[in-house]
Amino acid sequence: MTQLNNLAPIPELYVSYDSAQKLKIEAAHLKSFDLTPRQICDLELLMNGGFNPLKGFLTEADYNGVVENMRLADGSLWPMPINLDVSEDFAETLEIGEDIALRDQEGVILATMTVTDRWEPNKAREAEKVFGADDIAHPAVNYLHNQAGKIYLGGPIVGIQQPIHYDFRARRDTPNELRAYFRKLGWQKVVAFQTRNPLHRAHQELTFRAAREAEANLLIHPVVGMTKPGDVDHFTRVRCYEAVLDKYPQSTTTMSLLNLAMRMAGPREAVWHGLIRKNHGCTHFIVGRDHAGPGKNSAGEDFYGPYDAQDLFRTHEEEIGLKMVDFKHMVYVQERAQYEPNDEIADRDNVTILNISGTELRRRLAEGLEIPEWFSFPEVVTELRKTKPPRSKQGFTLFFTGFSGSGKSTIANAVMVKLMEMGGRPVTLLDGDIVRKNLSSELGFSKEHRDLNIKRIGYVASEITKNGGIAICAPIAPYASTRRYVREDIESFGAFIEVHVATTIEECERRDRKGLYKLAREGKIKEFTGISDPYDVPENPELRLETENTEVDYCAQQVILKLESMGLITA
Ligand code: PPS
Repeated sequence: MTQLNNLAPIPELYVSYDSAQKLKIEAAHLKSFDLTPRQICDLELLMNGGFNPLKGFLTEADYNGVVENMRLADGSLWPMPINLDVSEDFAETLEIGEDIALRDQEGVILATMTVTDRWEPNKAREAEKVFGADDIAHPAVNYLHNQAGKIYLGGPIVGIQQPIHYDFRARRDTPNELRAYFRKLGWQKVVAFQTRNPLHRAHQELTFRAAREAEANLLIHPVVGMTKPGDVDHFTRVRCYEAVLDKYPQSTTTMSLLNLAMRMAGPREAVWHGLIRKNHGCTHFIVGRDHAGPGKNSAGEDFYGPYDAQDLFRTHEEEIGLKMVDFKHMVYVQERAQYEPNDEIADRDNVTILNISGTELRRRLAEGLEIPEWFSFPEVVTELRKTKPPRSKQGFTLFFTGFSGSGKSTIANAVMVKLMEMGGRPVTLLDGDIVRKNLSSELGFSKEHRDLNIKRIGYVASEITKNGGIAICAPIAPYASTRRYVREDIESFGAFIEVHVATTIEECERRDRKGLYKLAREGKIKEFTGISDPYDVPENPELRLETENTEVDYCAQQVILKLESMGLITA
């Protein structure tokens, strides 16, 4: 294998500027397809040569070869299906041989594609072969079955323009831009480090060691396209990487952002990552333990063995054209105040070995506990704390549900006042009546309208939660499925606390504070919850409040105690 790199430009799929201007006008008359965020990532790397030798979205023959044995129809190594998945309805409108315009989510035409192939893939087979199991606990399998279109289109691409990125522009490079940069600096050997996580001291040590051992320069090449759901957002990560970059000896290391949509496909993903880095002008690639691992399957076991990715990469190393550098598990040796590879510590019985796992780090961040300097750089910790404040400073949603007249609004108001008295976070009350006046004034009480109403409340609450506020919602929200939908939406940003105000329908009717139950009994109000419309009693709310013979203040206090026990407020 060549050790020194050939940094000549690689083929791109873009046409010249003048042709692009012409093509853009012509393409406006073609049938249009609006790309999904993942397809935009794929298209960018197709067009700029990051996915060289692909010339477009895979044809059926290429797809079958890739799924079955990681090879395109011409025999070249390619481990990952790159497909234009579309709906059946869209696919039916097309003729084979027709050109279509590929647009970003704002409607900008990025490329045209000649549709040479259209087929319905066997997704279960794709899941088994590419991801190792047809199990939706795997994020890419879940995507395949629940998000990707039913039909795949294949054919060559003509690139018109790059997808537009407004963030970190100076840090984004095409393969040819990186090749030119390495050429200019005389970097003939470059070790690439792929990452989707913030870097801490151990990563800095291992990447620098890898480069030193290979006598090469270092490229920190983080993925900023789509990573594993739940990862630290790329804005925060890039600020962390910038801080770590200063810790390397000057002019040994650079960083560039890669707009890749990861699939978390472990071994196949490692080979794919290698090919992509080869295209970006690198000679070496660091492959870690459980590289691009998706976590546990639905039986609670790892999808891949810890060294499967290294094994598969090694088998294809020659063909990939990159040398693999094994990741060394670095640990901190307290007595020597330095990081050392775990398996090279001869005197391990006489020294103190320190390590903080990812789970422990997340716990410490969540609870605002100390993160020692031996573990991470203070600048990185500061960035992470900004994005992941302790639970007592994060936003959350308190979601009261119960019959009309159950006391939801009264208790919600009391809780709001108590929270405002404590201060620290903005509190917004989304009471049923307030929302129906302001957000949902055109809606009635059919199932469809109630669902829409609750989803609107959920959306506003999720925005409030995301931005660190407290949303208190108090609608009837009679349907369990809609409450679950809202919970899932909100839980990606913060806690969701469902409070069932469990006043019985008999008691609500006896109180009849608004006189509505009487009208409902007389049939003058239709679809009245509890009388002529259903209410799904919450099965596992975080809190259930019995209001009969109980003071409002006591109910509100129970909510406050619950929030305290969850660490969401501090006494
Ligand atoms: S829902 O089901 O969650 O969308 O309902 P919500 O937005 O909370 O609105 C409930 C308030 O509207 C009044 N109202 C009715 N409630 C239930 N069923 C029917 N048909 C109905 N018609 C009007 C009622 O005053 C509710 O107020 P609250 O505050 O719950 O007592």
